[in-house]
Amino acid sequence: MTADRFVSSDHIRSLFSQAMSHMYRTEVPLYGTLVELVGEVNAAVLAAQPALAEQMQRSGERDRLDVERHGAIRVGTAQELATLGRLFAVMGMQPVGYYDLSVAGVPVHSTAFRPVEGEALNRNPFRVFTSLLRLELIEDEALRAQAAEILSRREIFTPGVLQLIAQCEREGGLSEDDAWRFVVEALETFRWHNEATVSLQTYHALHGAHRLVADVVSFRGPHINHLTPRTLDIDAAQAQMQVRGLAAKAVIEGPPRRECPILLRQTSFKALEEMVHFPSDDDNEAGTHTARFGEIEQRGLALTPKGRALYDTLLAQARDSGGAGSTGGDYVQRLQTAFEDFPDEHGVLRREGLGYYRYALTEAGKALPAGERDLPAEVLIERGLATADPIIYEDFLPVSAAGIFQSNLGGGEQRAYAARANRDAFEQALGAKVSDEFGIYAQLQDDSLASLRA
Ligand code: OOG
Ligand code: NI
Repeated sequence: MTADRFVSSDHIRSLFSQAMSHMYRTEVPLYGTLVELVGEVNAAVLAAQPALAEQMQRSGERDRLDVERHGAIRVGTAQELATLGRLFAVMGMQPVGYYDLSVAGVPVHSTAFRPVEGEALNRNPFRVFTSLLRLELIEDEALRAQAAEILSRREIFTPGVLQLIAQCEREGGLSEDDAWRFVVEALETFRWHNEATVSLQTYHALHGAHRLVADVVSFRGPHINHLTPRTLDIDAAQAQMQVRGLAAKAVIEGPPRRECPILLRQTSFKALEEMVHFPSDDDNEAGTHTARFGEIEQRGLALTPKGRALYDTLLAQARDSGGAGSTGGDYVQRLQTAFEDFPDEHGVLRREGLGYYRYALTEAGKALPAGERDLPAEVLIERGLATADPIIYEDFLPVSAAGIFQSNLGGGEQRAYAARANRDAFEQALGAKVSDEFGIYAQLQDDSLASLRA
């Protein structure tokens, strides 16, 4: 078999993300409403801001916007996580970042599977926030053992997808036909099942340990729990959600509204309460489960470690100053005030080394003989010979993710785990290291700087 018989992993990821979007639209029709609403808001923003439209065209981001999604799933065992890692690798998605959510009272730790190269990101940046349940955080020993036993009996992958993953690893790729079969088979793992695998009584016991434990342990597979489109104006989209009767979260997670968007802002609507059948001795018992929700996000500039440290400090300031975390009534005001100390002009952000930028020569710059381009990038920009566009943040934020988890778990549930981050244990379960996000952004920036000289 020769390599040209294979389709690219980018192509498989695009097919999969489309298929997933189609499936979720059928499962959760409100997701379709969100996608429509975001599409309208984005069209209005691009029409009103030609400079932004032009910049997005230049960086290759314009085309990906309409298909851009992230999703999230939660798995129960090391084996499940490791196989997911192999499944995502078929689609060119690698584990980036480690997120410890136990500090926020959620008994999981997580990574994001996503493409890492510039071209692949522009083709389709589909990402999946993937959490592994930390069974060791269940206090009740008998319940912990029972949960582990239930998980050890399930198989969340179809035989077909396991065979295709192995084939792809062995041969170095998949043909178009096999790629389609792979997508159809892989989708099964992410499908919602309205039949639990445990009795209602067991469900309640698991739920008592933590809602999330029930969500992970009681079903045949790790149903996708949301799929998120990207908006260019989350405040407008949030207002539209309210107009259309979607009960959006009160507060947008992440940084405040700014001239130069940074990192990631997110909001969601509450999980649906869905009918579930629970097996019982006589027949089935009916109950409900809340797991699946809708979310939108706005993405902005990826920050350097220096920028990120400033972000973390200011966010903590805003959250602590009222003593009420992000729920106090004047939180939005506190957040705005705290972030007055974060520069809000791209020139300043760039020169102070707070964010990552993609440099490119303008037409005038390209006309210069190679030798004369050896000026510092800032001088090239000043003279109109080069541009610097923000590199978009492709990852997640632990404090925001905790807020999203919490609001969808019914809000009130607050508990603290004494556990500490355990990246080693996560990587051991995954069977691989997770990449460092900063290294990836720095590489994209360095490549663009090198291209100025080429
Ligand atoms: C994941 C929540 C985190 C985000 O966008 O930060 C998340 C989950 O609920 O499984 O999706
Ligand atoms: Ni999300």
